[in-house]
Amino acid sequence: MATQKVYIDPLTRIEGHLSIEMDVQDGKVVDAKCRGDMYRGYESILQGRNPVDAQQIVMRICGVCPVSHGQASSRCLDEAFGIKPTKNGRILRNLILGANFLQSHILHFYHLAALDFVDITAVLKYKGSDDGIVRIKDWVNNELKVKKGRPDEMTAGGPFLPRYEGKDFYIKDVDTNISAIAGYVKALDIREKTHRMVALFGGRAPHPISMVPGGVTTEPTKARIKEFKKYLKEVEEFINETYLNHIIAVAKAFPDYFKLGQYDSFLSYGVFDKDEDRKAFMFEQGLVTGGKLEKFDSSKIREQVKYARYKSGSNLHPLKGETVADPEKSGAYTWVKAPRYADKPMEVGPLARIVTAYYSGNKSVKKELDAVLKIFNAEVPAALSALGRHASRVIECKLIAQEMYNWLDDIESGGKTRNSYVIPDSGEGEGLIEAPRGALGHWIVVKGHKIANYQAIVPTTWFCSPKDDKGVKGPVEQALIGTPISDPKNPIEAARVVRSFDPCLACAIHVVEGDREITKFRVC
Ligand code: NFE
Repeated sequence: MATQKVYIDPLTRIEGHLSIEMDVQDGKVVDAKCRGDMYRGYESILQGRNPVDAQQIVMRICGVCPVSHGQASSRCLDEAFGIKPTKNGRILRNLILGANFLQSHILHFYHLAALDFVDITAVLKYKGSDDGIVRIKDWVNNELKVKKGRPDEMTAGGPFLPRYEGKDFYIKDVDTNISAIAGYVKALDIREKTHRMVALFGGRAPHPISMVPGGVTTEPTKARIKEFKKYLKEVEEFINETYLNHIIAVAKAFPDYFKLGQYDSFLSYGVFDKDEDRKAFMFEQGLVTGGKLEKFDSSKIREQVKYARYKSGSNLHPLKGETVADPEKSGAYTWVKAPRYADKPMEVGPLARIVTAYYSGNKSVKKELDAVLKIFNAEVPAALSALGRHASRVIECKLIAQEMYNWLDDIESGGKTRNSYVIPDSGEGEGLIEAPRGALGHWIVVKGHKIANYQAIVPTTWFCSPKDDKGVKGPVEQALIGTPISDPKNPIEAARVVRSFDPCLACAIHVVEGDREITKFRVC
C-alpha cells in the first residue's frame, strides 16, 4: 500500500516548537522524524563571560525548568572551583528543585497532556455551581457559537478548541470529564503554591536567584519552613487525592497506551542528593536496557550531528563540544543534536528515573509502581509506554512530596547554607542533575578566569534527538513506529505518544528560522 506523509506541525501543548513528520502505511506509522525548528545558541552567548554569570544566564534557557538549569550550572561551577555545597545548601537545593518538579509534572498532565483524553465539551452538560467549571463552560459555549456561525473561524486559537476530532477520541463518561476539568482549574491554583515553595528558598520564581556555587544564599528561617510546609500539605493532598485518580481514570479509558509509545533503554543521572559528594540519591543513577541495570559513566556521553544543523564536531564529549550553526547543511532535518551514551540513544525523564530506581532496588518506588500496575493486572514491561510515563510523573510527585518533610526536618538550625569560592584561573566542571523531563548536563571549561567553553545537553535533546551518525533514530522517533493512525488528518494517537515524553523544545533550541510559515494565528 502507498505511503502517506502525515505531519504534526507544530505539535501544540508542549514547551517550544516541535514538528513531527511520519510515513503511514496501512494505518500505522512506519517511519518518523522528530524536528526541532529552532537554534538555541546559549553556548555561544556564554563564551568569554565570568563563570559565575553562567548560572544566572542558563536559567533563561527555559521558564519551566530554570531551577534544574541553575543547579546543573552551580554543580558545574562547584566542580570547576573545587568546592562542595554545605549540608543545608544541599537540602535547600533539593527543596527548591523538588518544588519545581511538582509544578512541572502537574503542569504537564493537567494543562498539556490531559486534553488529549479529556472531553472539554463535557462542561456544556454541567449543571453544578463550581465557579471554575462555570467559567470554562461559558468560554467553551462562546467558542462553539463562533464555530457554528462561522466555519471559516474553526482554526481560531484558544486553549481548548479547535482540537483533533474523531470517533472515540475522548473519555465518554461525563462525570470523569467534569472531575478532570475541575482538576484542570484546581491545578492552576496548586501550581501557584509550588511556585511559592520555590520562591521561599529560591528568592523568587520561576528564575530563583539564591542558587550559587557552594550552596544557596537564602536562610531557612522557622517562618519560611512553616510556610513551605503549609503549601506542601495542600499540594500533597492534591497529588494523592486528585492527580493520582485522574491518571488512573485516563489509563482505564485508554489502556492501549500501555502498549503504545514503547521504548526500552533508559538513563538517569540520579537526583535529590543524599550527601554532599553526590554519591547517593533519592532516585538512583544508572542505565537500564531490557531490565538490566548498568553503572553510569559520564565519559561515555557523546553528541553526534550528522542529521542536525551544526558544523563538524560530530561525536564529541561535551567538554570538547562545539555548537557552530550550519542552517543549510545537506541532509540535516533539525536543530536538535543527537546525544548518545556508548553509541546508544537513551530515553530520559520520569519513566527512566522510576525504571532505574526500580531495578536499583528502591523499595518506595517498587511499592508505588507495583500498586499502579496491580490496578491494571499488568507487569513492568507495560510501564515502558506512553501511560507508564504519565504514571511515573504522579509516582514521583507522591514520593517527592512525602520526602520533603524529612528534608525540612534535616535542616540544621543556624547551619551554613553555602561555602565560599575563588574563581580559579583554569578548571573544568561537569554538572549532572535530573530536570523534571530527565537527565540534564552542563559542562564548563574555564581559562584565564573566563568561560572558554560551555555546553548543555538537555533532556529533550536526548529523547527528541534525530538519527545519529550511524542512522539510528532517536527515542521519540522509534517510539512512534507502529502507532496506529485512525485518521491522517487528526493524528491524535501520535500526538499522545509524543506528548507522553513531555518535550520542551524551548530547552533544546531557541532561535526560529525565518524562512517558512509555521502556522497562522488569529489575535483577538
Ligand atoms: Ni524547558 Fe527542561 C526540563 C530541562 S527539558 S523544560 O525538565 O533541562 O529539555
